[in-house]
This record gives sequence, C-alpha cells and structure tokens, in this order.
Amino acid sequence: MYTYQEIVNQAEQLQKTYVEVNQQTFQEQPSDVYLFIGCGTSFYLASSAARYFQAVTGKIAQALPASEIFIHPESSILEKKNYHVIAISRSGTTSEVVEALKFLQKQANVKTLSVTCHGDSPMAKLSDQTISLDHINEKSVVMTQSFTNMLYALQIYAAKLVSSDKDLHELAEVPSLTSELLKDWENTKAITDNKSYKRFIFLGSGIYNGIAKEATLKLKEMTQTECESYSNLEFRHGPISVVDESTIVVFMTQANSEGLDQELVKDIQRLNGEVLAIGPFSEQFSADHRIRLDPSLSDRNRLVLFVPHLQLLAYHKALSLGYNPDQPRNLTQVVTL
Ligand code: F1P
Repeated sequence: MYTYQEIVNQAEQLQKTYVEVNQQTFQEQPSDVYLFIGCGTSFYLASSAARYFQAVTGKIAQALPASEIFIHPESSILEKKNYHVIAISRSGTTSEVVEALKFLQKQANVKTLSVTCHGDSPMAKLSDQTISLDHINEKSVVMTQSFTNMLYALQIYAAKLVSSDKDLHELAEVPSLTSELLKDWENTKAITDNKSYKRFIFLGSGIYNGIAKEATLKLKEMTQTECESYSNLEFRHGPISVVDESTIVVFMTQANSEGLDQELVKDIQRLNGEVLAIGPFSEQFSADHRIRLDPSLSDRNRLVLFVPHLQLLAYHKALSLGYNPDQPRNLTQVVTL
C-alpha cells in the first residue's frame, strides 16, 4: 500500500523540503499581482497558498485553475499590470499547466515560478525559476505528500520573500508536529467504520478553504463518496438543508472564531448531523468527534497539520468499502488533453 506509506512518512519529507527551500534564493521583480495556478489537487493547493501568501506578504494574491489562463485570458491577466505567476504541478506535465505557461511566456508583463516534484519537467523548462522537490517521488495516483510538501514549500517561499522570521520560526516546527500527530494515524477510523455516514461535508474558511476542497477531492477520488465543501458560515446559506442522520460534517476550526464555529456545530447537530472538529479548540468546545491540533502555532502556520488526518480519512474509508486506495477508479497520475 504505497498510498498509505506516502501519507505516514510525510513528516520526514517535510523536513527535507524545509532545508531545500530555505537554502534557495529567489529573484523577485516588482509585481502588482501574484497569481497561483494548478489543476485538481494542485489548484486547491494554489487556493490555500494564495491566501497564505497574501496574509504573510501583504501583496495581492489570487488563484485560478491553469486552464483559465488561456481559455479566459481577458479575465485572468490585465495588460497594464505586472504579474508573478506561481504554477503548481506534481508531475510538471499536466497539459493545462504546460499550455498556460506557453501562453504566459509570450506576455511581457509576466514572470513565472514553478513548483513541482520533477525539476526536469516541461513545466520547469518553461518557467523563469523553479522550486523543485525531487525528493518527493510519489507512486500513488492520488496526491498526498506532494500536496503537503508543495504547500509547505510555498509557505516558506512567502515567509522568505518578506524575511518574516516569526513565520519561518513557526514553519520550522511543522515537520516534528506532523510526526507527532501521525502517531494517532487511526484517529479517523471510528468515522470511516461507521457505515451510517453516507454524506460527507468538509468546512474550512480563509486559508483552510483550499484544504476543505482538497479533503473532498481525496475522498471522492479514493471512494466516490458523495461529498461537498464550503467556507464555514456559507454552509448555513442553503447547503445545510441536506443535513440528516446520515451526514458527517468535518469542521476545520481556527483559534480566532471558536464562538461562531460552536454555534454552527450546534445547528448541524440540531438537524441530526454529526460533526468531527479538527483544529485548535478549548476543552469546552463540543463536537461528536474531536482531533485537537497543537494550539501553539498561529492559525496560518498550522495549515499543513490538518492535511494528514484528512488524507487518512479517505484512505480508511476506501479500505472499509473494500476499495484499493492505490488503484482509484477512472484516474491516472497525469492528465493530458
Ligand atoms: C494534477 C491532477 C491531480 C489528480 C490526478 C491527476 O496533477 O489533476 O490533482 O489527483 O491524479 O492529476 P499535477 O498537475 O499536480 O501533476
């Protein structure tokens, strides 16, 4: 089961990524907008990375699916603005990312940085600069440690860009904290073994919204389970109507919104749904299942710590349904047009 191995050994890979990215020097041009692009898992990574980047650097950052660059150029790139495009792809060969970079190469107002696990890929060759995580050599079709490592690399990149020692110091803690939390790798099994949960909803807001979307994709890819994701409070605005006794809501908490989070958990429980809370929360925070994450880091630098348990949730669910997580249905490692 290489998917399992790739999930549980990601702490040591994060340590290598920290060393790798920390020693790299980045050439920066003044840019009006930092645009993060990718496909599938790498697009959800782009969404969280852009929010993180904006919070840490104070520079405008957005995320788009890579295909939109060449299908909708007029609403993606403005001629009178300077862009720094950060393209993300595990393989570096996904067609839409390569096409987007070919298109961007012809634009005078765009510089590019690619983040990939294959430094010799077409994507890297088309970019001005590359963060190459060649120590990540995933065999699994679904992306697991490549997601956390490329996200972590982009967090270090953002913190280095503005020399934020506080963020870099906190980020240095992430590999050992990940190793600690993976000791409880069976934490989500109680949920996946409970056959009465038929519908999974993932809630995460701000920088966590991309993580919630990625958790949805992981479960869908490995198990084809019906699942959705929303920004936390958006859930009340319509989607909450689907909640019943077969619903489990996986709720990503953050330190600064516990009161609002708790009210929403109670609303879900009133409709007979159950809640798994993951994140930092006080002893009094009530939920049906709880995975408490280390509260010592700031919310933004805790980001990667949410991911292993969400990946393991999909992995355990696949096993409980009798599927092979190494061979997801209808998927290939690289999508080419
Ligand atoms: C992106 C991606 C994955 C998906 C599948 C096919 O790949 O779409 O998100 O899980 O395995 O590839 P990449 O551009 O990051 O290589």
